[in-house]
Amino acid sequence: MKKRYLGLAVLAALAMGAEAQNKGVIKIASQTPLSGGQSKLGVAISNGVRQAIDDEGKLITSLGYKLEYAPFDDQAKSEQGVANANRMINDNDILGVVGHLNSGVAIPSSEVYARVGLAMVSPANTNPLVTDRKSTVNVASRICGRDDVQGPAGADFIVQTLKAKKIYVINDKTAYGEGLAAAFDARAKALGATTTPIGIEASERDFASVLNRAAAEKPDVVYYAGIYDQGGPLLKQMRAKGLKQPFVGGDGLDGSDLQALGGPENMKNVYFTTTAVPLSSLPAAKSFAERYNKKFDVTAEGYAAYGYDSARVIIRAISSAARKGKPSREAVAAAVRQVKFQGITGPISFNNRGDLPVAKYVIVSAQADYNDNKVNKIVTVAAPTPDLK
Ligand code: ABU
Repeated sequence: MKKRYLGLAVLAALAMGAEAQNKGVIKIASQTPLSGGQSKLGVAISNGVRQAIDDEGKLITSLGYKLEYAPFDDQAKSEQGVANANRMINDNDILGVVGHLNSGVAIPSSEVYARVGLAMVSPANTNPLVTDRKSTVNVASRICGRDDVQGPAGADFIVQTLKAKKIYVINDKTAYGEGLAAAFDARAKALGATTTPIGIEASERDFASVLNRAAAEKPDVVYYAGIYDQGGPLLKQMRAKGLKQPFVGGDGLDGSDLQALGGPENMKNVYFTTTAVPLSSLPAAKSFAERYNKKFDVTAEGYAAYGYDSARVIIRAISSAARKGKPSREAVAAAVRQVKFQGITGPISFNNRGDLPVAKYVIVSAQADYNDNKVNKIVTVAAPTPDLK
């Protein structure tokens, strides 16, 4: 009799365990370029998400849910990002998105996420409009800085430290490039510099006409607001023409493909601003960097650690919203704004529009080997809060 009772108790316990593991599937998605010329950084962010799910997914699975990762390839193209976003909102198991790399993809994609209250946490999108829109203010958050601070920081460095008076300001005509160039330009002019604005198509790889003009007009500095897949070839062709002026850009240059495409031999007088603090200046990220390197057999570059912390934000938000049952997307998005923890990239919490209350901005001097890039200066700046658009 006693034996039979014990057997029933074991069966009941097993059934309860099975139920606990059977609350359904929860998916965390990401959207970054996993193919094409910007995939080095897109894959780095996705790897960061994978590592966060491995490290901290138990915060969700211990509540009885099966946790899955759904990486999407936006190809750094807005139309692909929007198409993926439409697929995502039709998968009710997707409760949060880490993304994107490109502001020009994040902005229209987040309009789609907002239709169903799906939270997006961006590791890398710096255009102010990522968080400054009324239509997406409840769903779009980020853990990086903003171009209305990054652009002026670059201008301060070029005018005050490099002592430039005449600056070529080239942008790639994307939301990121145009926005960063405009913010840079306004501050450079306010500091007394003269600027020549130049837009290039994002597909362009032959810069002869721009560089011929630069050879004739001899600017003191060439500033480039765009991504390394174009910035590298631009720098290489600039140096091949004998133009030795400093080449300076924004966080779009923060990737080892700048060296690969620009040529390690050309990394003299090359600088960029970034809101991704290099791992060498993030002691809390040491173990992450080592484990990432071992797991993926590459350096955790650019915004990789920010992909990791963005996923940790979503994991925590889902975990706190999922205690009484599978949460709604709106509940997860609301919980994102309550998240507060010490990330490997710094303290993480959000203001009421989804920005970090303060973010770090770094001036980096590029070296022949990406791993040797030198941090010149790090400043901490409060998030601007212009009126929502
Ligand atoms: N901020 C780095 C990547 C460029 C972007 O925001 O579009």
